[in-house]
Amino acid sequence: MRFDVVTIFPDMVLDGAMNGVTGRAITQGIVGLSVWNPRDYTADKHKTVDDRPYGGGPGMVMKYQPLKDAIDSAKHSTDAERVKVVYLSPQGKPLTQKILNESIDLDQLILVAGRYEGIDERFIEDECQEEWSLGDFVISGGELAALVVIDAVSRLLPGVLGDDESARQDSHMQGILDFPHYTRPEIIADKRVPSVLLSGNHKGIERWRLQQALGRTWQKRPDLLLDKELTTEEQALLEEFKIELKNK
Ligand code: 9WO
Repeated sequence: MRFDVVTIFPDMVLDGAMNGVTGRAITQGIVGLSVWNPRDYTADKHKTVDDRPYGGGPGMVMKYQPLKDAIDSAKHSTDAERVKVVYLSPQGKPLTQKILNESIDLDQLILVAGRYEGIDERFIEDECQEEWSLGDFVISGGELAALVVIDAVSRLLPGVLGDDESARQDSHMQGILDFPHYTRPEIIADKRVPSVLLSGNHKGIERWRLQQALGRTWQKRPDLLLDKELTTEEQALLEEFKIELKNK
């Protein structure tokens, strides 16, 4: 899988990606990353990538042609078959784990990071298959969003995470929140680690963790449970969680 990021801040993307899980995936060759700077595809002396908005108003808009030439270079640099171009913006479809899971079959994911007030709408219409949003907030440009996508997709690729991390990822992110975690010391400010975790009873621990995950999802993100089918066992665990909460 390779990522190509179209950005006027290529170092921001490279510096961000070259750490941790994504950095290792790139070094191992499981993931490819290239950056394409629209500024390198300008013909004028000042390397102009932006211009004033038609209709007036503050700020600047990214010009079509440098973006188009940058993206064409990214496309022509590989023989990738399954290619998708995504513009990262608050106008996009809210990004979910499901969308990310479906992206791992791509050969090339081209991420367009905008700056200024945005990019010429005709570029989005003609060159971008999808528009993704991380959430209802504005940041200064799409680069940080591109890094989020690169991280989230990379960790799904075979060989990127170690066996332990992969197993955890498999057993979780199935539409519910994580269970709580504890490490030493056993007591902090009079708060003890839940005794089941010290019991050595692996079945009991697994059951408790699933119950906590379900209970916390019900407490913090009840919307996630609306589109999830719970097994009879899960329903029972959640009911027990609610009863124990009442009795506290
Ligand atoms: C600026 C702005 C100012 C007032 C009201 C609305 C506004 N929207 C923007 C805007 O989208 N500015 C951009 C900066 C232009 C395109 C790239 N930028 C961006 C991407 N900001 N935030 C994102 C983003 C991307 C993915 N998920 C969340 C936010």
